[in-house]
Amino acid sequence: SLLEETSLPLYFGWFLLSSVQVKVGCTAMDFLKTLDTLEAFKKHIADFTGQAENEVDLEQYFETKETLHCTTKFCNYGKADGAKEYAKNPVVKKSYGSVFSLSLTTLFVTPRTVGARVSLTEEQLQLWPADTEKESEEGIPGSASLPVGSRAHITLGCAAGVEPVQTGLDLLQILTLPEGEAVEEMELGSLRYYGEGRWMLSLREPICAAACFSSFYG
Ligand code: 2AM
Repeated sequence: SLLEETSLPLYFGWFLLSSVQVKVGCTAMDFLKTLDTLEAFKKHIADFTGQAENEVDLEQYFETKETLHCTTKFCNYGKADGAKEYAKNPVVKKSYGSVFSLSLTTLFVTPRTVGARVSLTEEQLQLWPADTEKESEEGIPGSASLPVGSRAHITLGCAAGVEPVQTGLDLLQILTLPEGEAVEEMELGSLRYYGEGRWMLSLREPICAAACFSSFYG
């Protein structure tokens, strides 16, 4: 029916509770503020600015848009493959409106996006569509072989003109690369460089983020 076709959301996901949004946002800002002052970062600054400039303010470089969330299924109001099946899944129905505890283990930055990797538990993986990582194999060779749930992330910001869908692709791409060069021990954790402006910080202490499983209609 028409109602069924129009009642699917833009996406399902875990939405961080508002106090947690502040905590995660501040940690991300702290990281960006420190990262752009590091000599190791400045050495590769052309990845972000081109040849023209030798300084970048990463806090200004990235824009934040929606409420912080971890997308589980992008439905595009029912137009995306598997959207209807996902919405009908009993685990999805049962979990709708419940609060989960997400573990944010890594922060990553590229010239396009900044995000936090989410390490899903077995229970949380039940809400993760099994074919997510396979869908990107064409654009990112090797991503289909990554463990299910590898793409799980929270978009923290995008460079001007970049759509948030890019954050998950940037994460998958980093995960298909050999481990990056260890460049620095920061207060928050150890920083590695993966080439072409790709940086990853393994958090010394994962951030535990309370988040409500729900959907966004827009
Ligand atoms: P994100 O999960 O990386 O932040 C609305 O655009 C939300 O849906 C954003 O959170 C966005 O990316 C996600 N999104 C948009 N298009 C998508 C796609 N094709 N696949 C997966 N997620 C998508």
